[in-house]
Amino acid sequence: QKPGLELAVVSVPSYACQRHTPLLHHNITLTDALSILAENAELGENEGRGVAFRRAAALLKSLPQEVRGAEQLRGLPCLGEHSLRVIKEVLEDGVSLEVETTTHSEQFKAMKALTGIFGVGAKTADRWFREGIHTPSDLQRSGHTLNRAQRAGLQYYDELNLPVTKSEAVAIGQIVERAVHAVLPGAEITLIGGFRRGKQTGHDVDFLITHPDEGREEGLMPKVVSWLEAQGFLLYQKTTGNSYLESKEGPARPASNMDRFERCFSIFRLNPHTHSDSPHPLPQTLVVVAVRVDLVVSPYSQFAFALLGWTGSKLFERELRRWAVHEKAMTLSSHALYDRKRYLRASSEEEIFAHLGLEYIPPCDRNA
Ligand code: 8DG
Ligand code: MN
Ligand code: MN
Repeated sequence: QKPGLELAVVSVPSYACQRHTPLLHHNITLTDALSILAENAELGENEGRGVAFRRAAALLKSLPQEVRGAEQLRGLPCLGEHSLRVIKEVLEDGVSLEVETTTHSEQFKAMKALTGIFGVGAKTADRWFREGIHTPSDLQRSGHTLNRAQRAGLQYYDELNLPVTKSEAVAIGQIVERAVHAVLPGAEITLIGGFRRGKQTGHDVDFLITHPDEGREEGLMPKVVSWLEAQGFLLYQKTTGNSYLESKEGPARPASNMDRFERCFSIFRLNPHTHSDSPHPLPQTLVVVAVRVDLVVSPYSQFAFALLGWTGSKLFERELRRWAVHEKAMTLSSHALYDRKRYLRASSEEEIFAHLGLEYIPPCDRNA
């Protein structure tokens, strides 16, 4: 048998939530190229195109070996015409012209730099770009009126664009635990997002908070935030209240993909002395370590759904919801799973996968 022919005969399922996608995989060069095009599409607010590139990249991440030639791709799902063309180019020439052009384009660089400011989305960045603002310094000089989030984003731009390390995440977890237990003993704190999937670095740290006695978690966030603020741990925070309406039949059906949990988007000030392998240089007393932190509070009965919904990756979540709707005629959100009108209970992620008729995929294999 010729080497590499195995891939074509392996049958690969087409939804990312049916596959194991580890963090470390065999096709980084190809997925990096496709990710650039996905990012560019997202920055250009072309969501459909972005998703197509993300799905193609996710497929490659799930393959058990390196793709060496285009003939190995025959029969694989998720590879659209455009993605295939890019993959072939990279396999043959080592690079893709389209990817190179994108990476070096003034617009892509500016959009990345501007959306890299906390509080700045693609729409705003594009408006500024067309006014000739290409960098955070340009923005600073422009005299534009910025909202509170954007002012914080600009102020801590450099710190927030350094990757958050695992040890920083652990240190923040300890602070969050102290805060939560000070205001509600018995509450449970779970690390979610990328760090739960086994990533060693992240753009932020995400936590899910709940309490075994349903109802005790209500109104928790403002108290946690006050405690953190009083201790000087917060450089910025925006808390959004629970906007959830529960009916007798279970949690209300989602109006959109956004959930309605009580949550807090924040910027923590981390004391560099509290963790050992900080990448930040001395003198530590002069360094503000600013870290983006997301806190979410869920009622105990919705915990499994919140955990599954906030562990990611974003594409994995999207694929779960797509699977639920198109293959099972169900509706999945971070609050609940509905089989038409019927609310399906679950107290673990395993149960949710079972309700959906899917093999259980552990967090470390949800890196789609
Ligand atoms: P990173 O921070 O290391 O870059 O990766 P990540 O942890 O996977 O990304 P994230 O942007 O922090 O998002 C973590 C998960 O939370 C991801 O699956 C998407 C999910 N998430 C939000 N916002 C919302 C939201 O409003 N509703 C729901 N249900 N999920 C959300 O980020
Ligand atoms: Mn995260
Ligand atoms: Mn987050």
